[in-house]
Amino acid sequence: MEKTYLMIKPEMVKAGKQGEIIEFIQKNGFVITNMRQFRFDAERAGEFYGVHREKPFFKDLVQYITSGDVVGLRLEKDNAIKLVRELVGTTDPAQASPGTIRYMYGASLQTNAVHASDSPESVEKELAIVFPED
Ligand code: 3AN
Repeated sequence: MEKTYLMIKPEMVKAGKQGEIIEFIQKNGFVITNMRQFRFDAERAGEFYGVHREKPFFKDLVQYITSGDVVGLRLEKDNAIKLVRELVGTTDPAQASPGTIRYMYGASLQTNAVHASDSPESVEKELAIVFPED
């Protein structure tokens, strides 16, 4: 089994959609091995999105991701990193395929419902930030 990290973003938690998204993930065969609702402070958010530090949207991204609670999930499944990104869909919800989370719930490049780790390195980094006790 491979592990990965999925995160439900603030606008989805505010709208009370976290339950639906969690159920969808489970129906697609992912096992939840840890889960936590929390709010990022700016420093942790900057660390989490460190690869985007030089991007023009970085400041906005940190502001947005700290604007409310998120739900972080550690997931396990064979080939989990690739499969969860397929289930999530493209960064821009307008380009996302029907049946993906961003097609169903995404509204914009920024408010795109969920985050999913994109490599084994980011899985390790992101899980260590969100679940430091593990
Ligand atoms: P993904 O979440 O699909 O892996 P990344 O890693 O390229 O996409 O981007 C991380 C996050 O930064 C996105 N989920 C989105 O919220 C935000 N983002 C990416 N590109 C843009 C953009 N052009 N304008 C605003 N926000 C963006």
